[in-house]
Amino acid sequence: MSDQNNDSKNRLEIYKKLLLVRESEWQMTQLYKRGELDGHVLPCLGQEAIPAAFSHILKPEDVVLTGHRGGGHYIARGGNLKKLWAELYGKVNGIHGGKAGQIHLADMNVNTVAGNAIVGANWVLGCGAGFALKQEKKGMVAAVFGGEASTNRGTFHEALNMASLKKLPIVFVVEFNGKQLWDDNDKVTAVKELSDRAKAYDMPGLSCDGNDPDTIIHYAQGFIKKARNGQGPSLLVCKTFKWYDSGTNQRQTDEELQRAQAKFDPVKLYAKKLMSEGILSKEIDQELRDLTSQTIAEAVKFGKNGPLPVSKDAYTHVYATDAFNQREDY
Ligand SMILES: Cc1ncc(C[n+]2csc(CCOP(=O)(O)OP(=O)(O)O)c2C)c(N)n1
Ligand SMILES: [Mg+2]
Repeated sequence: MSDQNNDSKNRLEIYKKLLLVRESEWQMTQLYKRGELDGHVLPCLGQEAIPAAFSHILKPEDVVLTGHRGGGHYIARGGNLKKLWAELYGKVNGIHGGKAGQIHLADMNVNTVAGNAIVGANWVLGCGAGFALKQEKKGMVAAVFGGEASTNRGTFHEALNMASLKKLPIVFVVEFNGKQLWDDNDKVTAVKELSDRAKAYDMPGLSCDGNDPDTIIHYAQGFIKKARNGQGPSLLVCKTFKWYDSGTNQRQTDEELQRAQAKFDPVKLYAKKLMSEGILSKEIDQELRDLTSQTIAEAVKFGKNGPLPVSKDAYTHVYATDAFNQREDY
């Protein structure tokens, strides 16, 4: 296959991931809004370029850890969509038997811990994963994702310091949407350019357009290679935009949201780019969208129709001996 064909094929794969993450997260917010899903959901709508890009260049053996907006990474890494949806519906055939919900998705079948309700915990957990990979699986990396406000916690600074000192194979990625809940970042953060924080820990740091998968891949590839070669960690800040905070909690007016979507929506922008380069046609786009909707509709149906837990299920999975990932009976 020529380089050009290979490039077109790769970029269509990335586009498919963008669509898959978008559709699943969109359905999740709509069903949540209608009261079909309980608990708390934190969608990554508007930020899909980051999981789509990283899942394309990371190896399955690499480890991904995220903060509280990590569902897109689980989906893009090839997580089990039916089990995901069963989890969202609180069913026993969910990833965690319906006990964890959207914010605590962990599935070592895809080496992904895509959620953590404790803002900032992801950075130190990622540091631990990097330490383990360095000792046990040489050449593998940990990619750790989190929001920009969480970089104001001590955990971020401890993690970067330790990772740099021990030359751990980690890429720290800030999903910079400019808001902590709905406060502007400059109200809570002293530095103007977050990637400058890397200098304090003697590691490379860069900021990039976080709405374009090609740009993210361009910068992330170098950092991943460096980590694989034993040259230590890096910090990449991906600048993006979130549509909603928790559930469908939207602070901007509909007009403001639409204006921002027209400018930053990674799915629309990438479709436009691929069409202008002759890689995607309107017809193929429609086919891919229909296929994606069908895949997610099947997963939603599976989740909705799954069995609810019974009272004795409250006593299972309390100890590590029956951890979910070791079980095949669910
Ligand atoms: C230790 C801790 N402190 C506070 C909170 C409450 N909280 C939840 S999300 C959030 C803001 C996080 O902002 P950011 O890191 O920018 O991520 P974003 O939600 O924008 O993706 C806060 C303060 C929490 N969950 N955990
Ligand atoms: Mg934020």
